[in-house]
Amino acid sequence: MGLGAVYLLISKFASEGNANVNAVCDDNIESFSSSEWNGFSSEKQQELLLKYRLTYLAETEVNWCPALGTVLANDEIVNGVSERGGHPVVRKKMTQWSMRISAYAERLLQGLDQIDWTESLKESQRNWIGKSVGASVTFKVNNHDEVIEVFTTRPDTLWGVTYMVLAPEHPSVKKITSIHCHKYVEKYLEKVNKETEIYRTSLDKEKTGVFTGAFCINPVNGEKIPVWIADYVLSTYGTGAVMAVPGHDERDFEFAKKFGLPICEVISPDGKKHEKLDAAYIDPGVMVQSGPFSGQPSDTNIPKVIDYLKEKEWGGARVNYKLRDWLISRQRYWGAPIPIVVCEKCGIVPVPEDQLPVLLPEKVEFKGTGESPLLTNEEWVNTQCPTCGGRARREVDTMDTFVCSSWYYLRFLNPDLKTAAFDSEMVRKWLPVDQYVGGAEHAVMHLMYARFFMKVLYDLGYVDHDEPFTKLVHQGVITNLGAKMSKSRGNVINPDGYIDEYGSDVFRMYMMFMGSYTDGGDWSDDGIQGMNRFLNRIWRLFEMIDDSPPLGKEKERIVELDRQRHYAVKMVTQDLNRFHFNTAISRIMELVNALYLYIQDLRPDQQNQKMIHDVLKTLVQLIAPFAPHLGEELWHRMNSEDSVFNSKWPDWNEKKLQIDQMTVVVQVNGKLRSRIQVEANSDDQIVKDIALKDPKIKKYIESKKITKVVVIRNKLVSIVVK
Ligand code: ANZ
Ligand code: ZN
Repeated sequence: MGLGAVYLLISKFASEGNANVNAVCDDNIESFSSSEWNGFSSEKQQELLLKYRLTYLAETEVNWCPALGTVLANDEIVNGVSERGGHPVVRKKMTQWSMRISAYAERLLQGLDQIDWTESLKESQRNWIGKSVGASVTFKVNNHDEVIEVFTTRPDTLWGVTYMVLAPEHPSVKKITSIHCHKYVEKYLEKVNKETEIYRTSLDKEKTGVFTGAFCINPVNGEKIPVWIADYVLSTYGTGAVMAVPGHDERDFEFAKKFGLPICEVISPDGKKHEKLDAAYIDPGVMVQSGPFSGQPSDTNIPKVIDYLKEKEWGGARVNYKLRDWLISRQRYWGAPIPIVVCEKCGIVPVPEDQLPVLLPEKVEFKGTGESPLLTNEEWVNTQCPTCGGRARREVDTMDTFVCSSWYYLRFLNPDLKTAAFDSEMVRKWLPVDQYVGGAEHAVMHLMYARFFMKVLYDLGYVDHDEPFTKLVHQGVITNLGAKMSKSRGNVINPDGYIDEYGSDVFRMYMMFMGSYTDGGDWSDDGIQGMNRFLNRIWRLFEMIDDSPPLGKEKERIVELDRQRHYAVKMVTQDLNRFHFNTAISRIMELVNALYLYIQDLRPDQQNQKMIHDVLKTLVQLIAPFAPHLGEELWHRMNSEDSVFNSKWPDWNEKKLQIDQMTVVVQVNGKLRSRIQVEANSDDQIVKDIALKDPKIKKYIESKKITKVVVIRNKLVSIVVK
């Protein structure tokens, strides 16, 4: 994909980071709630977007996959190996482009309340965004200028802090480590450098760490506490530093036990003091040994502790999100080139809009060295600086394909447009997508990135909506003999043969009928034959009808057939809107059965041909979305010039759906024995069954031989026994 809004975005924002190739992002990017954000003027929004450079270049620790020769996003790694192919992944420092999705964390969270997605999907997005509400607290390092800030969700445990833990990569580590501990710290850093994040944070892993030789002062009680480093603390979360409360945090408890660090109780279940804790007590309780808060409930006092910290200038409220920025540089050929050139004089220069899109060069070599293949085409790489005309080189990395899938639905409205990334008028007319269908595997990446893109485009005034997909359903998985179809298993059903044999209508309908759309279903050869028989049954129905004018009529049967028609229209309409295709097809089958009953039960001179014609017309309209070829063909046979798809979808009348209940008397050997309630015009066989099962009747017919049963519709059942 060439042209793109993304190019506009990248060039717009990259220009900010212009002079400095190593422009590392400032961590303290503010994030705004949607109400706050919407309160800003559009100039203010633009200014903030530019200030916070939505696309930026930074030296980051990346997940490097040597086998695939590329960087992978966190989401592309499952259980420590690459999602595609299952290759090992290591940490490596690289200068890469990222998109600052983290600045949109709060709005991505709040937007979920406005869209009609499944709760489970929204929950995965909420977990991915990972909002934590808590406090930041600043600790002074003893005999040192350095201060260490921590993020905690449990400021109520502050009086129980017995040591501090820094991430090994924390910038203070080098500054505060004492001469005696230097050797051990260095060795530990070397070891940790080889570990992946997933390994570091796994809960069952044995805790490791080293003492830095430095101490901090706990501001609330003046206690001197040792500072350690440990790999379970991540530099990328919160502040990269943790105040450890072994009395009330399981990880800290385990760590303290292993290294003989003190454990102190400050939250008590019953308000009493206990001598020794056998495990961390993590639930709320009564604050003990907690200065001015002693004796007070822990959970409800968290806001008061935060106020106290603020008043003393030791800290304050802080919200933290797990959502990380989105690293988009890939050392792959198949992706949109990043529209940036690096000039010897001007530094990083975005390719101007009138030179977009930057097309992929066709002549490249695939060396598998891990460098981008684009690097092998010198002619393409060497270019002119758009600003000064001097010598410059193109950025050789391409973008993560999720960048393109974040906005393709804008482009697809008018893919031929040459002058802009998308056609704003069509976007205004057609978007947001009112019904999106996609696999559950897209729960966090594609569906999060696309939402982010739409919010940015909205903030920049390019679109009028800030959620791309109003409604979303996941399609289920179709299995073969219970196993997921896959090329490697060799159990994939190829539609072509079946379409040759039965036609695509039968194939489509069988797919829709085999199970609920969202659950999927299991493929069966018998099943597709059954669907073939059903469509033939519809076809025969049309062959049976003759064009003779209406003669007599049987009023009740007409009412019933009409009821069936209205019922089918109602149910199919509702089921289609809910994606319940399988049950919609069942309704159509019922309507076909009702038609057969009507035609077969009545002599042609009793049939109302106009009625039959009307029901058949409705039937064709209902079947057309499922079996378009059959639908169109039958529509033309009914003497219509126009396409069935131009006809108006049928309506139903709620009043016609009501079924009258009739009281039918039941006689045994001529004597009235019971009365039963049945639907008006019920089938004789159905009424007979109800009568024979009636508890009052049972005792008269038990252990006797039934010689005759006569049903008079809507009136009487007469049973003769011997
Ligand atoms: C003290 C404390 C006491 C904590 C206690 C918890 C329980 P969530 O909910 O996931 O946001 N933490 C903070 N930064 C960390 C990092 N970079 N790496 C690893 N752990 C980190 O977790 C927030 C809690 O995780 C914080 O609250 C901190 O431990 C730890 F009884 O502070 B807590
Ligand atoms: Zn230049």
